[in-house]
Amino acid sequence: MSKSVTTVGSYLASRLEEIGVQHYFGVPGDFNLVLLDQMLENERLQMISCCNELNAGYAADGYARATGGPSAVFVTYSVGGLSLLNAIAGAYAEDLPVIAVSGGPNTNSEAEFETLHHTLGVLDYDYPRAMFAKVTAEAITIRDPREAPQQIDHAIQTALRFRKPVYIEIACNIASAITSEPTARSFGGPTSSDPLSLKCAVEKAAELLNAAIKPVLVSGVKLRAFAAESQFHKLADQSGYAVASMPNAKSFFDEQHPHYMGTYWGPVGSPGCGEIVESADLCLFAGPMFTDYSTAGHATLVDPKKMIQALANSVVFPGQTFSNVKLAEFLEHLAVELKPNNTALAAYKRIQEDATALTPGVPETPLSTRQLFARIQQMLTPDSTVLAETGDSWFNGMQLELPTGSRFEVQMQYGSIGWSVGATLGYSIGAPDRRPIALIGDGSFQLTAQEVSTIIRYGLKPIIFVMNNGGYTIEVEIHDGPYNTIKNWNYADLVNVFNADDGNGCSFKAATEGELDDAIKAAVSHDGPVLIEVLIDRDDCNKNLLVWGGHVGKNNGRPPRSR
Ligand code: TPU
Ligand code: MG
Repeated sequence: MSKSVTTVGSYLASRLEEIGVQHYFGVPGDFNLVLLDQMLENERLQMISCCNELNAGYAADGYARATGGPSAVFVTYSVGGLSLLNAIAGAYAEDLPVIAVSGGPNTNSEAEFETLHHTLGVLDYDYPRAMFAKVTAEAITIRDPREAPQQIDHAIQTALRFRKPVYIEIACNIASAITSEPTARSFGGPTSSDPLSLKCAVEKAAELLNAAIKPVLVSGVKLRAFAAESQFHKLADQSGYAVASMPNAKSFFDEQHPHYMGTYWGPVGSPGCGEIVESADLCLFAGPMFTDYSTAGHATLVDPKKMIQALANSVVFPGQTFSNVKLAEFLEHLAVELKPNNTALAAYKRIQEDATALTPGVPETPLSTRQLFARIQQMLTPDSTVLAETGDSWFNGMQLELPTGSRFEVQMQYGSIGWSVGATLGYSIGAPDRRPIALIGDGSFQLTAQEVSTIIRYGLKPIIFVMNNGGYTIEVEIHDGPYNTIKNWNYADLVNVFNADDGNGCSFKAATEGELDDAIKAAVSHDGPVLIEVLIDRDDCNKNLLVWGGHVGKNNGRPPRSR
């Protein structure tokens, strides 16, 4: 085939390249093989072959986090797609524009009433697409090569505009069919605000904030997805307000900024931070998501009457909402209208607690999570990215003080355990200049452990801590039972299994402070992936997990309402 011919597959490859995708994750299957051949023709894109589709989806999630842009994952029809579904639902929850591409049945199959493999054995081929429609912003099937360009372009535009995943299914006999070459166009991000609504919202916010005695700013998780981090920083600089971050927005605001107080997470937030936020007479929350997890089971106590919420597309005041106002534009315009006021910041400084330095024990001291995290704190540099898995890692990770430039990733909205192994793979590919430090509990690791082999395969260099505490400690603190104990593994030995003949991974097992110190020293200088298994007592967990678990457990345990 001549290079100038465009096929449906090569069209998709070109468009992915145009929007900044350089790698795609996936698993082959007979329904997508021809499509993958077409993709491979484009040498500016690299396929990353994963062990399974769920992990490939998590990798695409991590890649989108690392690059801030879209990512792509390729699977086969139905068996691949349905395995991917959970990761795509996570991307939806976390505002990540992952483009999920599946092979599909031959276009003749439906007309011929053909019962197909990989299906439910009934003559309905649309069920994977219909299932994806629930967890994506757009789910389409491409069966006609003439339609393909506008269908692909529309789906890509939707993903970028709404910061949500999309699903594109391409019939297996269409992937190599000839279609239009990609014509010049741009793929814009979110649209801009309604000018009048924006103006009124800014005026009202400025009036209220300038009249407040001790206003406070709180950063929320939507700040990054809707590209408003720098506008938020400017607002903080210009207003002089004290700033807190919600837990799922950790690292979106520079933790070394002089106005930064810490994490606002009700009773389990940074010391002093909750008191200042909850005693403020007006709080501006920028891009928040208030869920049972991010509010510690609704234990946060900000009075809604003292709150302005700047959401992705609207601004909500007590009793009044301005629609079609974009977060970044609102913050940018508001910054120039605010009078400086550092009253809340001065109050915080008066009550601020000095973090007392932890003294290391003798090398033989059995490891505790506090000693472990004191050492992880020492490892952080501006190019570190911490990926904290659901579990006690959230609570220990949240207490790390991030140097300027370092980043922090959690999947707190969706909270699907095992996410971080795939996400670490994708993040490492998407941000080759950063060194990810993954914090993973043993229970979570058991869901997706095999993807460490892909991390080894592509010579990536994350440092993965597997916290071996013998079970699902986070669940123990919400509601305990025999189901929270897991089968022990020799986690460190897995690296040998995955290395086989050609891998460069190394691993350590640390039960004492001395062993951990040696392991970290070796890990930092190893030019390849490292897994450090740390042995932690089953009952050793962060005090904040105990408090949070109590609140979340209580919230889950509310009795049904009587009629
Ligand atoms: O440090 P630790 O022990 O708290 O973490 P570990 O060992 O990773 O345990 C995590 C326990 C856990 C479960 C079983 N956290 N949430 N779940 C429920 C759950 C089950 N399946 C999925 C896919 N996601 C979940 N969150
Ligand atoms: Mg555990």
